[in-house]
Amino acid sequence: MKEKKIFSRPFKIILPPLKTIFPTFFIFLCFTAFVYADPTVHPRNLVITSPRIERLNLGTTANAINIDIVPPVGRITINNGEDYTDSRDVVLTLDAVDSGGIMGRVTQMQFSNDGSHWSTAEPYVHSKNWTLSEGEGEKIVYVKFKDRAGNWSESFSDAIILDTTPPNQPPQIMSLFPQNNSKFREGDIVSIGIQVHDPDNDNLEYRYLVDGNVVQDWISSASYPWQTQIGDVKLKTITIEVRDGHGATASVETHIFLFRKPPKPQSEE
Ligand SMILES: [Ca+2]
Ligand SMILES: [Ca+2]
Repeated sequence: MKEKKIFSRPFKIILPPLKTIFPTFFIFLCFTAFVYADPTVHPRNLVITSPRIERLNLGTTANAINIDIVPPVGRITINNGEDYTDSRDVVLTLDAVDSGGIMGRVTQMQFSNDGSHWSTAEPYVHSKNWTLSEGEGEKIVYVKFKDRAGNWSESFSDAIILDTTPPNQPPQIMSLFPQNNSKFREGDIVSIGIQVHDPDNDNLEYRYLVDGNVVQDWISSASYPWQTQIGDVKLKTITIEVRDGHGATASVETHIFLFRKPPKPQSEE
């Protein structure tokens, strides 16, 4: 097999004398390079370029030195925007963007419960567990973001109302007496009462009504001796109302029959 030659003739690279390389390079730099601010990219970006670079179609950004003095902007949301929370432990959602640099990027963040005392800066993430300040009421959480160039943003904030007091529960009626459709005689004293459970252990008050008329206004006793009247013989509707002092009420009804008393037996003569 015939051997193929790469070069048919001797190939030689002749370098210029060393003493002429540096002056040539220096003249090239002086001739082509100059610095100007390019207002079309960003008023705060300083771009260094040259006509020779642009003739070579390398673009300006690939050869630019970018100085970023624009801080990030962002947003903070507490507990996905809920108005209330019953716990000091909340979840913050962070969302920030940076501009002003060729490759602007949010790098760090820090937090505050009062807008003046800030937590240690930490890497920027989109979600963070946070503890609200002590005490009930409106709570504000502040955040600041930093970009890669070191610019800290202004503070951004969100608010939530901390309410650790559990909501009031209404009284729950467990039982009552007399039982429905019980029978009494005219003139009897009928003992009316209920058993109630209040989940908050509130002090309860009771009111007693017969056929819609109050026979005993609010008292702390869970029972009431109702004096029936002679001649008032019919079906009676008894209502017992209960309240817990925090706006919660409950009521229950029962029905009784009032009959005439049997006539006194005739005395034997
Ligand atoms: Ca920036
Ligand atoms: Ca209650």
